[in-house]
Amino acid sequence: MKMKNIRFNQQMRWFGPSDPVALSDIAQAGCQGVVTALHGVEVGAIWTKELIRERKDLINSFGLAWTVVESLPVHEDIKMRTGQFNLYIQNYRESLRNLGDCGLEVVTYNFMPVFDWVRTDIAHLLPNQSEALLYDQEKYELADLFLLERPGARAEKEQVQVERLQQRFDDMPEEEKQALFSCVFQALPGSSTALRKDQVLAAIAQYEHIDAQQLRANLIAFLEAIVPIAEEVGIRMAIHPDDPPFSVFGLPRIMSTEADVEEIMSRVPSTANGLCFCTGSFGAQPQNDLVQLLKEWGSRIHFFHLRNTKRDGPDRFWEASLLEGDTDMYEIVKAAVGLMQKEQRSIPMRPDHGHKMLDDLGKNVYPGYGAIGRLKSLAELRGLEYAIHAAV
Ligand code: DNO
Repeated sequence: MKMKNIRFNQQMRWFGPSDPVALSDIAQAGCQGVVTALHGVEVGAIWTKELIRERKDLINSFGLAWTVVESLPVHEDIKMRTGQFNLYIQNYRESLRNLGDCGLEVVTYNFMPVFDWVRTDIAHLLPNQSEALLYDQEKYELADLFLLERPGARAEKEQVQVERLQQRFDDMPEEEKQALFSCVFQALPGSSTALRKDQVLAAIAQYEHIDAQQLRANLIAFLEAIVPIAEEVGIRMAIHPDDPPFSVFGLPRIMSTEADVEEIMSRVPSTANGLCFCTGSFGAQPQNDLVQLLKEWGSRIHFFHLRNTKRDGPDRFWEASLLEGDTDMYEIVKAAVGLMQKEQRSIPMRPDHGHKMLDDLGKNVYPGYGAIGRLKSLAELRGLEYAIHAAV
């Protein structure tokens, strides 16, 4: 009975006590634990041991483990290296120490300016009537040019292109414009708050003089300051790739491609400086060879986000079922299992965004984070992982 020897480390994301998907729901899904964060703590403040322990005890009381933090967010001052960045780095170090002391093992974070992730539709209707998240470059451009009215957006385009987009925007019904605004700027979990237009513009303007090279240097300086503490307390950092993996709103991006991974991993060459291998984010960039990336940087992968995307045009992708889409999930999980067997370790993995479906339709859940769609992905992932383990 091979099943007995498999150390599954499958997780579900939980957004804390206010998440409409309860810990008891997640416990029934058949995973080993949840990945979560102290969402109530302001970005930049210290996570105290008391709060961490309290949360861990709550999770454990449902028979679930908490070993992965997603996310310990990085304050914008650290990304820009302005204002109070030294204080925020000190606080980050302190939080890592507290997390390590409480037995947490992996800390996920991202280094994307202003936005955690961007989509243009959170309810893209699939032929079977379930709903998926979608990114459409043209809709993004409409949001940028005419809803946000970002200075600089027009100059990045040809006049004829602006005119064509203007026509499209004028033809759009008012409700669709509003839905687009709230989807792009306010709907997705992970960002600290729902931002107003003037706040988004102000936040973007702060990056005016920061290009990719500068942002990368700031990330490296941040890593140099925190990785020694992470090593000391047994925490592995896992940077999440850019989502989508290209520049949005004129902001720099530094974790989108294989070259980006190579640069950040080799500049701070410690196991504690690792990667959250998100197939959905890397997979939306056709040039990325995911299996190759996984094999090359396997020893630095500390967390897997498994999700599939389907490109149905050069500038548009939607989130497909786990086993469908452009990424060959069988090859990915096979490589992941091979990595775990070779290195004799168990790497946490979680199904990422799921479709909104069945009884979740009409319910108010975090976009991509309803119970049933993710339960479906988890079940598929579990079967896939089991079959691969059993075959080798
Ligand atoms: C989206 C998530 C991201 C991720 C952060 C990590 O669904 O993958 O919000 O948690 O980027 O810091």
